[in-house]
Amino acid sequence: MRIALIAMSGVRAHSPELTALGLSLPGFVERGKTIASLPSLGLLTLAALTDDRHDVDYYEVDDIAEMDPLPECDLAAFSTYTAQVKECYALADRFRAAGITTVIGGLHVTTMPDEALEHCDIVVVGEGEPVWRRVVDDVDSGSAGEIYRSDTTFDLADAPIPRYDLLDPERYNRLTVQTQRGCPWRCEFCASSILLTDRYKTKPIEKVSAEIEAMKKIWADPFVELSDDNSFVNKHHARDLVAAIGAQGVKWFTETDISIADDPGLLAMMSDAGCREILVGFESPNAAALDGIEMKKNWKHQRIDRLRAAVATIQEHGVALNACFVLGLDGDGPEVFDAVADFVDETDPFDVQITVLTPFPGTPLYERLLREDRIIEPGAWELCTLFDVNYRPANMTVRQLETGLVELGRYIYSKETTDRRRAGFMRQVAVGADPHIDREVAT
Ligand code: B12
Repeated sequence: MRIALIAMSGVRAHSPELTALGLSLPGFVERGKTIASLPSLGLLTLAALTDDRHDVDYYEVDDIAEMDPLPECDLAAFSTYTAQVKECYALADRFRAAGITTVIGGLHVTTMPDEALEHCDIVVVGEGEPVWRRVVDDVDSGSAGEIYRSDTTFDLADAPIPRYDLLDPERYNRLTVQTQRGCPWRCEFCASSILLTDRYKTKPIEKVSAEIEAMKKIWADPFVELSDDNSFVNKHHARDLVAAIGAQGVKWFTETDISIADDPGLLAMMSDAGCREILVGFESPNAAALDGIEMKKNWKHQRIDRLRAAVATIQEHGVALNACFVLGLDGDGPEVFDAVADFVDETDPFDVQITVLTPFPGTPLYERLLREDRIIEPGAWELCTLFDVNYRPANMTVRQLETGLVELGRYIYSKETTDRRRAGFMRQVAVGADPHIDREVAT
């Protein structure tokens, strides 16, 4: 068979104000360009599991109108997140109309398989690795079912090395490697790999090294983004992981939580091992807003007093911080916009990410807001961009949240504020340790 692997790609925001703002602010545009070009690691992984007797082609689609004519294939396999799922459905409809078998997988359809089946022949629920070969064999033999569910016992030791060789390295400024899946914490709004598996699992470190080696075959000096939700949950494992990545001599970025600031030894290792930046969810500078967000132990609320000091500790080790704030949390009113601006001005994180609270399907937040009749347009998945508001906030109006996001963005991403923050970062690096002063920061 000929299999077309199709990744819905690019980034989305519907709010015209935000789009206009994004086009004019250097900090925003710079960050957008960095992340907008990442390949689908899920599909590259499935490609690696596909038997050699099948031909595999990899496509990234930002604008579905451009996929005309449709590529010749017997099976079209789509990967999408929520924001682009409707575009994915429209494209799958066209393949189906052309008589081509279609399968969709990924976070969104995992939570909404019946909706997806209105537009495709097969839906994969959960992790793709355990079921992909069966899907392909069944399609090949004409005996495919409609829903394939993976069970959560899948071990990342059995994950194949993703087919980076299918990519044109010129197209990307980073490539991704996943070192773990799931997260032991449970934040109400999290719509990440926790939706695929309720088990927190790590990939054997030698496998991570082998994947970076494979990446280096297509790109000698890659910038690696770990597509983990929280890389350093287990600090013992983290040390081995960081040492292994360091041995590869690459520059890298990852996402983790604030507990990294409790471990200066690990931060020093990360800096020496080429870690250029980490992304950490601060969510809000306000205790009332953090209360209850992490649903197991109220972990984020417990750490409110340590947030400011954490920024300095991280950056003094020469690791740049992208501090992320979620606007519109139930415990925050309109004062949150100034509070975030003040926090940022006082602490100087190298990068800042501001997004609005987003009820992704499959999350406890979505269920709660639906129950409370606070979702403005249920099913408007195209608004799940992290920038568009589709719920009624508890302590401000929708309009306040929308304008607050734009105004705060205008302030935070202006050249003046960005330059000032980055100068602050360089001062923190200098305070940390002399050898780090001239460290080049790639973002
Ligand atoms: C890399 C990345 C991107 C890349 C995506 C590249 C791509 N086409 O996949 C880029 C930069 C383009 C991107 C864009 C966006 N992203 Co993004 N991104 C990530 C990131 C950092 C890593 C994802 C990853 O690589 N996971 C590892 C792979 C292996 O997992 P996977 O894709 O889920 O695939 C597995 C299964 O789902 C399944 N599977 C997936 N596809 C298929 C297909 C088939 C046929 C089968 C059988 C199985 C299968 O099998 C795979 C292996 O088990 C995550 C955050 C994180 N830390 O995870 C956010 C994340 C996925 N992004 C998110 C968001 C919101 C966006 C944007 C809406 C942002 C915006 N405003 O534009 C867009 C939407 C793009 C879209 N297609 O809808 C959310 C998605 C939440 C959701 N449930 O939808 C996440 C979780 C971040 C968050 N804050 O919550 N993103």
